[in-house]
Amino acid sequence: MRADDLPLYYNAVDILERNLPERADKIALCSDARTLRFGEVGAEVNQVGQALRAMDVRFGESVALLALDGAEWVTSFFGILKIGAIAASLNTLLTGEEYAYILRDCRARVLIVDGMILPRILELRAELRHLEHIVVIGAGEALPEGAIAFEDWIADRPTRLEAVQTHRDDYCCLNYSSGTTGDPKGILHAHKDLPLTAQLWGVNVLGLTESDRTFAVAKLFFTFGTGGNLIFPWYVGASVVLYPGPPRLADKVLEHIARYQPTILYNAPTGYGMMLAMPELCERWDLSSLRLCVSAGESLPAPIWEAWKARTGLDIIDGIGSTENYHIFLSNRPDDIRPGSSGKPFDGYALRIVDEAGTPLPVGEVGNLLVKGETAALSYLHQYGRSKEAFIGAWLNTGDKYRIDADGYYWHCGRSDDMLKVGGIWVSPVEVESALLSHPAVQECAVIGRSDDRELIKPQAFVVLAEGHAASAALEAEIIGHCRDQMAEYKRPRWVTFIDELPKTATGKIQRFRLRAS
Ligand code: 3UK
Repeated sequence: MRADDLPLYYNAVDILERNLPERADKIALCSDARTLRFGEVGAEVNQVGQALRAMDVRFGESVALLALDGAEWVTSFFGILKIGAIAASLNTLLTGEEYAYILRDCRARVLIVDGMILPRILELRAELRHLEHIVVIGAGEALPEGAIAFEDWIADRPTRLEAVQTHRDDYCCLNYSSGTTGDPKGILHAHKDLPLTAQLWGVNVLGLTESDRTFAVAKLFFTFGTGGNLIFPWYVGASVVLYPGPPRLADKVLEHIARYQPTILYNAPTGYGMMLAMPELCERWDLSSLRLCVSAGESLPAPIWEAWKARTGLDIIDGIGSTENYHIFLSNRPDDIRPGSSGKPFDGYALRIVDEAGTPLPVGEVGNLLVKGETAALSYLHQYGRSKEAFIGAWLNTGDKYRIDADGYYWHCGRSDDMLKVGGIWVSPVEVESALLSHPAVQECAVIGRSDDRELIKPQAFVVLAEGHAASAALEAEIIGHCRDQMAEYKRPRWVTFIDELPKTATGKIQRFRLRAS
């Protein structure tokens, strides 16, 4: 399938509404809080669209969505698309500063936010000059001024709504991705990208069918979650299982699998590692409904693949995707898996491994991975310079180092920048370094990625101590604890190595690559 195969005027609410004629009574989504049929979702989506219109939300405007996975996230998402607005889905783990930037950058007038996260937004209220309306999911008793509870917002709205005739190249969603330094990068995707990725990978590679039921530990606010656990299954009429809890609670994740009996599981490599750490995994939880597992976000080490296969009998499909491409663009296939590798190219995406000058490299040599496909974003919102570096004509520079083996499988060999993927989520070494520097014993520091005993990358800190402080295991533990208090927990360094001096360039820039080689 190519973009040209779609109608010129196409609204991706079709991914939901294609199910209405024949599957209105089929379960569309289940979660502990709510279970909805396609027909019920369709009606609530229309009510959300009507409620947004009543707030005068127009075509092309961003509506911010900052919520845990649940039915309201989904009906809000499609309600926004249906009226031709753009769903800006925000990561629920960001800092106040990042929310302030994103909400200013996308100029959202309306924010749909979870009651649990609302206090973090209220702290910033004075800085959010575009924000006019706050809609609260799971609101408690006392709502702040200018806020309305989601149920009240949609109550009594008509359950019918005409979709806006969007062009297939009009934007429908916006996700923010972080870089080593600087502001998060806004990535816009068009209506066409949703059915295209669904067909190119969801159907052609993964082999999803109407009788599947998907479950993603990765959240809907990542395109890994939105694609895998909403767009692709609904594209074929399959059902989805939503879980609002944090991915690190492996027992809760396993309980959900046993309770809702999905056939497909999406998780990050760390998630598989955490499930494997549970004693008597298959005896305690019934995993027999699963037919296939998917891993993305960071590379899946072969030992985890093998251990999962040995314990559960299940294959894991590792594929590399990115927010820039919306989803997976290089992947293993159910009938062709090489554990530890990212698999082979599939129809819809062309790949190249090149040197610094852009010259293609022979098989076996490590180089920069470029990708060309019709689901790529066009640029980073409001970031001309960074866009010009990443989007090179028809090609997109992934920032990943790759090599091809003699059999044609692609192997991930790290990043060409200093960014780390920890548990499938970006960590900028600079952010961890600034947390470290706020500890009085730390004079200078640098953070790199190091493999743990499962071959998963975690942050390691190199620290030059301030005068009057001596290296000790107790100080290491104290510094790690200090970082844990300052940032999202997964970002904390797992090891602190004390050194006398950091390697630097003549201009004083820390050479993290030399620490990686040490
Ligand atoms: C890394 C991988 C090795 C790689 C994503 C599936 O992760 C996703 O998107 P992001 O924008 O990050 C993209 C970067 O993450 N990466 C992702 N998957 C793998 N490295 N093996 C993998 N399997 O550095 C890539 O450039 O957060 C993944 C679907 C949708 C996504 N957005």
